[in-house]
Amino acid sequence: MTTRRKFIQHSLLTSGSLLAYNQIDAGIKNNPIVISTWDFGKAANAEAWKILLRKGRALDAVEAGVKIPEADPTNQSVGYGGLPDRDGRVTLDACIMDEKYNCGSVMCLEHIMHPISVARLVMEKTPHVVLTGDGALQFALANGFEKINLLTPESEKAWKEWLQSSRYEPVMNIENKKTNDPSPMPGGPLNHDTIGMVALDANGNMSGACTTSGMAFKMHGRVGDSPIIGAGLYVDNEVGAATSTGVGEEVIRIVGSHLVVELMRQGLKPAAACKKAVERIIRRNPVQAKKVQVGFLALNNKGEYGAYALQKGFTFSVKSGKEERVYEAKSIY
Ligand code: SD4
Repeated sequence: MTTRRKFIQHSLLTSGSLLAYNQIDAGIKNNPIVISTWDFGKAANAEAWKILLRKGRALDAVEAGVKIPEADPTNQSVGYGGLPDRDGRVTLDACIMDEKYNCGSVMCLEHIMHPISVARLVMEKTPHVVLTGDGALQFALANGFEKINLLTPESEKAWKEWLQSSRYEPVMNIENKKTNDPSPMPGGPLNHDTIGMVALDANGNMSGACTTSGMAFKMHGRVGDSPIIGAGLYVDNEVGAATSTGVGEEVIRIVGSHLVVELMRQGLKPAAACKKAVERIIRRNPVQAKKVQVGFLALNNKGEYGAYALQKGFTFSVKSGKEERVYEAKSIY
């Protein structure tokens, strides 16, 4: 197949690998590629790439990839070490989807390091798509997952500091905050964000995974977009895949990832489809949209990718045979 790469806008922002991004057309059929949200997606992509490189399944790649931030205690919004809810409980949301519309999800799961693997088992071993709370935990334990304490001393400290104000104010682009930035949310500067990852494998199959501890200091039982198929993640092998990060309530209201995939089905390139989804959030409530961050990331089944966000600062990581880079998505504001 021909290799065509078109940089419409492409400027170096730092001496490192953060590039301003508009649209890249990679156009290489069946050349594997994996993309994921935020800078820390780079390490996750590297793990996924090991599987893609040996012509493994995209499904295995995305599961292995997102397990990296899930197990990282310094990442305070995914898995182990995630910031807790307002009651001090770390509750995890995750979902996974393969190339045949098979999907599995866990919501509000406690005590398990790798919710993504539990979501995969829900998909593969049960007649259901979603398990929640105690039921999800019971299922995980019955399948050999270890029960652990997910609340690290750092996250417990951040929660105790937060309790002094108890103000629920999601911080935008926490991944990009410098560690010495003053943050309105204790723990914020060290915080990261949800990881959403989508991949295309050497057989032309696509899969995706999305996993998070959700918004810090949320109400107990709150579920965001990340584990909701169609909202935080959607994969349609005939078209492409999309995932999201940011304030989940905004994404759920427009069923964001499914919307992005459907827009690609209508012929839009990934970045243009992501932009339209972001614009729909603004149309619903322009005042609210100015205050929150939402970013969409998409990959079509030709290997073309793109992203768009409400606010500046949404970065995403790409790994293929041709590149390993972190880009900053374009944004409305
Ligand atoms: C949620 N979308 O729970 C996730 C969390 C996230 O910025 O991405 N935070 O709403």
